[in-house]
Amino acid sequence: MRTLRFVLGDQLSRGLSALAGLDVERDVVLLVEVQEEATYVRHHQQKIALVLSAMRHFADELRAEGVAVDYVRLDDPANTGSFTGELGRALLRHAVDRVVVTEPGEWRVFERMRSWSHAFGTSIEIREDDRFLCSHRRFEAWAKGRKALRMEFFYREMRRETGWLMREGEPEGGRWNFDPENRKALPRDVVPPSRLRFPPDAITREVMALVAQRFGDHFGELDSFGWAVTRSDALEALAEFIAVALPRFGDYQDAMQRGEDFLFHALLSPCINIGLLSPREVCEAALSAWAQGEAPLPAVEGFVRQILGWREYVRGLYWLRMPGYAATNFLEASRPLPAFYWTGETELRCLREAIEGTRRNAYAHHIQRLMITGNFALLAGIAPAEVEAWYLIVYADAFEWVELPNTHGMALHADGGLLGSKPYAASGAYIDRMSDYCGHCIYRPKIKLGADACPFNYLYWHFLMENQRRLAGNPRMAMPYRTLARMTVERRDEIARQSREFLAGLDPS
Ligand code: FAD
Ligand code: DLZ
Ligand code: SF4
Repeated sequence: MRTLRFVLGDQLSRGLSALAGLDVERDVVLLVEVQEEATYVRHHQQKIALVLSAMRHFADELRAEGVAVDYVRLDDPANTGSFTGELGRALLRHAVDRVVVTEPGEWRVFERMRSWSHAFGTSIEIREDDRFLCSHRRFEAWAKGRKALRMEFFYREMRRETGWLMREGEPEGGRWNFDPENRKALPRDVVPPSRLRFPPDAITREVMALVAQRFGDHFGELDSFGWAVTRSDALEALAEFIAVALPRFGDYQDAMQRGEDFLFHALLSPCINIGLLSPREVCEAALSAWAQGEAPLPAVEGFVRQILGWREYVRGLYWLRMPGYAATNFLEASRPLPAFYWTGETELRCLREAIEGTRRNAYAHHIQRLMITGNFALLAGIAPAEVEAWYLIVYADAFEWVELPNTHGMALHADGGLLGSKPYAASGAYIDRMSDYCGHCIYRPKIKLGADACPFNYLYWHFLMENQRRLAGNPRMAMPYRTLARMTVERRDEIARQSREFLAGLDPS
């Protein structure tokens, strides 16, 4: 039997299910660069360069093994511009008995994939993506009958199942979660390490020229590209993270610092999400550093929780709840996205830092995404679909299965609490505690009202007032609502007035 094995741009793993059983003598592997994938949202230029360069390197590695690769380039004049069009053309080039694919990471593509068998009259085998640590079936079984789908309980089951950081059935160190230790601001005397970046090689440079020519008007800088684009670079990036950043990953996981784009974060999500590293090997590398005494338990537990817990959990939730998940809007937020999300031109220093870093690197770390750009969008009542499109565009690691639950559920509470038990809403005090941004801002985080007040302060109370009907019944919101109830009517009116004035002054994008 001759098989066409169609591999997508975020499936660049040699162990991919679509490549299992590959017959080097007879089969063909198809990879296609298509306009539609670069423009269904107008991705950051670095994200397009990352995917296309990694695809070209992956194709070369397969060819070096003797595999027949059919690679369609973006600038091929006959390129139809879509997965469906290119599969159709490939089927005319190759006489095959069947097509094998691995399920995609996005619902949008899955719907197309399901139509291919009928459209082409060919047998299309859609295989499960087994690069994850929890299968769809396993997640569904966990979720069945539960009212609340809390990550923490899912994570504990995954710890038990993998046996990671477990001792005789109990969590290592006597606790499941070392988060309370993982919330420090960066002290003055701790200097974050300079991080490994990968200068573009000839293939990447060629792709960058193509991206500049075709997508030069998309968001973000291209010249600062430094992502790993091969499996061997990705392994180097993993080793560097384990050696220089993991030991203090836990301590400073929530810290933010001007001029420090990466701190002690892994910078591995782009590699993992496109398949250059597996989540299992990344966790195992961290576990082995702990076993050898090279990283403390709170750091390793915190890191493993992000991958074994959060990453698997959001993926499970996405496929459990799509397509309806994206359509909910619990807080009925409807304001357009402010223009400064694209330009970074705002007086709010924290937002400027996060957005400028995002333009530079196609990256911001988790707390910037959640507590700066996410928190502002939540407090300002920005329409979820607009915020989600922004997150899908601006980050090199953004694929809908992981971007959507994080934005829609975690940052915006648009799912009404399916993912998080309460909104991650915070005033300027939190940002001031966790960063050095406020000392360099025209606003004052300790001032609550008036021209010098930090906008996050009045917007926080305004958000609570606006959403009282929807949130006051949430036991986890009882404390802020008690504080709100103690405010005088005049103060509440003034908060509402100043918030309305501030929000009216935002330029829509
Ligand atoms: P670290 O902070 O060092 O974490 C280590 C690894 O854990 C990451 O590489 C990633 O694989 C995993 N991880 C950590 N947190 C999460 C999480 N909440 N969900 C899933 N995996 C997680 N992550 C994406 O990969 N793609 C996205 O499009 C994306 N969008 C986000 C949008 C919002 C609003 C928020 C709040 C978070 C989003 N995240 C997303 C999660 C997280 O912010 C990134 O995974 C992380 O910042 C990637 O950087 P890092 O590799 O340095 O991660
Ligand atoms: C993100 C992306 C881009 C920009 N370009 C391509 C491409 O040309 N060819 C390809 O196979 N994949 C690309 N991707 C990744 C896809 O968007 C991704 O595989 C689907 O969204 C499924 O997750
Ligand atoms: Fe951001 Fe407010 Fe701090 Fe300025 S004062 S950096 S707006 S939190």
